[in-house]
Amino acid sequence: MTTKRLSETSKFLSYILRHEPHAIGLQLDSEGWADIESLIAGAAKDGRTLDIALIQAVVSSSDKKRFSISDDGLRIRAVQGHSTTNVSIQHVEKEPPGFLYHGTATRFLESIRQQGLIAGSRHHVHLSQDIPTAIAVGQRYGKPVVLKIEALRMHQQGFKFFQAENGVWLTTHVPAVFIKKD
Ligand code: HQG
Repeated sequence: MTTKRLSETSKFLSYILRHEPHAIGLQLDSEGWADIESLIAGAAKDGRTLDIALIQAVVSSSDKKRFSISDDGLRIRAVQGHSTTNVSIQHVEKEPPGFLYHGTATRFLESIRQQGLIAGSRHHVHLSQDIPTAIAVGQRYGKPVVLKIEALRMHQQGFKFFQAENGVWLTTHVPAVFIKKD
């Protein structure tokens, strides 16, 4: 299995399992789970050949552990990053560390200063525990910049934080006052 095939399939699965399951007629339950057989059948109608071995290889090779397969091996889901409104995963609520990081592009800074961090089309604002991950995330949109978030102070003031299965931290909104100015 080539790296290219794995990466293309990972992008396809992210698109279907986070954003547009209906593009291949797939149903996700409220926790984001899809039946693997239906996923394979739906993809086939779209001219895309998937099989269980390929799907398992994508899941186990994902650098960010983007997907998980149910214990019975029958279902798959993306563990975070959704925009589709059918899904509302009950992530585990957790007290965050003192600081978390958000990688963005410099061109968004003015707007972020005004509105704070907003989830946009996704369900949550995504935060990471380490700076290198935040830089990589920010780089996808332009010149990266890392924002340091006073996560624990937010939590102490009643903001909820969740941690997805893959370690990504999630919250609904980060008001600008909690973004540290270095
Ligand atoms: C920015 C990837 C203007 C925000 C990553 C970001 C992540 C604002 C963009 C996951 C803003 C949204 C999510 C405001 C936020 N004004 N821009 N008020 N507030 N933004 O892709 O966090 O590889 O929806 O800074 O690793 O970049 O796909 O979110 O630049 O975990 O698995 O609006 O996606 O994971 O972009 O990335 P996104 P994100 P995967």
